[in-house]
Amino acid sequence: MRKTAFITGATSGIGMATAKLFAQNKINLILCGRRQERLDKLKNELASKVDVHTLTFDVRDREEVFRTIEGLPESFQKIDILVNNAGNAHGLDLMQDGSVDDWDAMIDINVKGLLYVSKAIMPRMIEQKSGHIINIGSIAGKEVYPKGNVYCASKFAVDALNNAMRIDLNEHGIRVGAVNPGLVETEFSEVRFKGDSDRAAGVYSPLDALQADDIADIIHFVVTRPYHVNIADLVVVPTAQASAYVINKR
Ligand code: NDP
Ligand code: 8X3
Repeated sequence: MRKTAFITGATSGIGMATAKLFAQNKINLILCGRRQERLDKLKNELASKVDVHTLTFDVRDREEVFRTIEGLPESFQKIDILVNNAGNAHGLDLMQDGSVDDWDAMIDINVKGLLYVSKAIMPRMIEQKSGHIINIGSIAGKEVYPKGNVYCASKFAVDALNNAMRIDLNEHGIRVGAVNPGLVETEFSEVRFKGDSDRAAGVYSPLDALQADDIADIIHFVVTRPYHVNIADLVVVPTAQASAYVINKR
């Protein structure tokens, strides 16, 4: 029987690449994001390969998250894989200069949003006595870098929650693990720099940055291990990136 994956942040970058790779490998999809038109387009593209259902919600909206997931159609009720991917950085400023709105966005989306979605889905996995949760953390959740402050804190929280979920769900036989990328060329920096595409492009140039497909490939590897194998915590960086802030840009 085919598995079903629930992917947050499927409208762009890592989430979209994962959705496409899962579809190629016959994993049915529940695709989430705020941008309805992108979800519709992706569904049209993938529906010939697998069953696809889309959910449009903002992960910050607690009631909407629970209501939407509760209302999933019968054929999408059983969720085998949850990819907690929705998230972004907002701003790159010294802490003393940071925008409180940016701080709220990062904590609300990257931490609280991940918690809401997980809370809505974990009981289903417990009832099924199986499931696999992949939390997309970051190298920023392993090391703090200059001006990374609140984004790093949000990803350190994801790191802690990944470990906490694995511990608390252990007795239920549910797999939990994190994939923590370094620099991946997606819309991430455009969001961080509020649409400044030149500044965003400069983050990934001149270096051979990771691409969303590289991370999708790793996520697919993680979910296709035999059930007794759980990849608990994985860090992946471009070869040019030795740490969060040692980056060879020559
Ligand atoms: P993108 O900006 O390309 O994608 C972000 C995704 O998150 C979009 O699909 C977006 O959908 C969704 N999202 C953002 N805010 C919300 C919200 N409030 N509610 C629902 N969905 C939301 O970035 P990436 O693909 O790079 O990022 C994916 C994950 O990878 C993030 O958690 C990020 O922190 C992490 N990461 C990224 C790295 C990088 O260098 N790119 C490195 C390490 C980790 P929509 O706007 O339609 O809602
Ligand atoms: C994204 C990686 O280094 O831009 O999480 O923060 S970084």
